[in-house]
Amino acid sequence: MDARQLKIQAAKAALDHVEDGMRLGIGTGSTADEFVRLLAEKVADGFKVHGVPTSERTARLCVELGVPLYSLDDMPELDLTIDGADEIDGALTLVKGGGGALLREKIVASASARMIVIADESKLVDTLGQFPLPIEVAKFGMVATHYAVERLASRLGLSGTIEQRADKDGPYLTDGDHFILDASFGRIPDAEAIANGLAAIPGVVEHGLFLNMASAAIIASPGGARTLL
Ligand code: ABF
Repeated sequence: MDARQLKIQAAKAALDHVEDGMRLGIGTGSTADEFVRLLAEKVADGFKVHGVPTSERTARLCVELGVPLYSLDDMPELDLTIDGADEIDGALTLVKGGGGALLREKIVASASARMIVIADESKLVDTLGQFPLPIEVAKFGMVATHYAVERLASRLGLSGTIEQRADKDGPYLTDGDHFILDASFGRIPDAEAIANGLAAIPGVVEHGLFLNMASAAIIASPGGARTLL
């Protein structure tokens, strides 16, 4: 079973939780894309859904495949969000934002009664932090914010590099026109301490630690999909 098939397996299992007429947050990333493709097939067969996308990228795919979309302001209370993750631990704490959509993902998940995470088993970890933690920061004062994040890391005894995300066109910009810092700590032993510390830095718009937000995670493996609660 290749990586794409595992993503499809997780997406399929998540689709069983989507009921006709639901107000649905739709995640971002390659696993969420598989979910959108499967959802679009159901929509084509007459299934009704009110989708709220977590990124421009997901919105484009939904429009292309005919999944009806609403803005979060049109639909401010959602029944369920289905989204991917970069890392998931046993307590369902997540690292998200590798795809750059963490701010909208977190706002949409917070507006949802339930959030189901879909992933292949490579995302399941004992300790978070192997995947760099994305931190979305305001453009204004970005160097000062960078220094403040470094001071926080040192206060919490975390070592590693904190780098501004860039691609071939230059600094990476989120849908909200912010920069991203990727913090490679190696280990995040106390996610709550980092989350609280980051939330207290004014230039930090949002960070990729999702604590107490996921209701369940569907983990796909060659032996089948299992649900962590
Ligand atoms: C989103 O997409 C993100 O929060 C996470 O960064 C990423 C996971 O992407 P993929 O499914 O492609 O691994 O869910």
